[in-house]
Amino acid sequence: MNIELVTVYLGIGSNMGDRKENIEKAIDYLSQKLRVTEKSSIYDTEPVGIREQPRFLNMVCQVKTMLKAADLLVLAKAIESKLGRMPGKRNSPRPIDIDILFYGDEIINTPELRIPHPRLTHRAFVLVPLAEIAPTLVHPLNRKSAGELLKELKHGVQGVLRLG
Ligand code: PH2
Ligand code: MG
Ligand code: MG
Repeated sequence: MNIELVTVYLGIGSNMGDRKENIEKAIDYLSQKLRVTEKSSIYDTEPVGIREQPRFLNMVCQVKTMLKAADLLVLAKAIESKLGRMPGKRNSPRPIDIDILFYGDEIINTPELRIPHPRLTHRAFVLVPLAEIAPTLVHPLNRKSAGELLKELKHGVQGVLRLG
């Protein structure tokens, strides 16, 4: 039998309702379908992009899965909708957002999915938790590690506060 587990990094965020509970439920749902192997701390973060919206909680987890990237996206969307996210409203407050940051070292560019996540290299709310659990993980396009990308952030890590 040929079992191929791919190591994947997911970015999870919430800025609606009970944010911590939403993140915990999302991880529970994920655990039912794949193996969650690492979890970062949870960070309270300033909204990036549209600034007039509630603050987020963000974290990153490492998972191992046999799911193809497209099927993992279907799973992520299904969990988002179970937790009450309305589709279509891009960039509005959401109970949960699950983004595929890296899928092994694959580069994917389809209308539905771009991997590595195109905005992760300049987002402190992704790089801080990512570098916490995988500082040496190398970005397959720019060949820089998560730790290096974090150090190179133009505006630093202000607005990203570790909880607890
Ligand atoms: N997600 C966005 C846009 N802005 N800002 C923070 N702090 N955290 C997020 O998860 C986030 C965001 C789009 O998905
Ligand atoms: Mg997102
Ligand atoms: Mg998303």
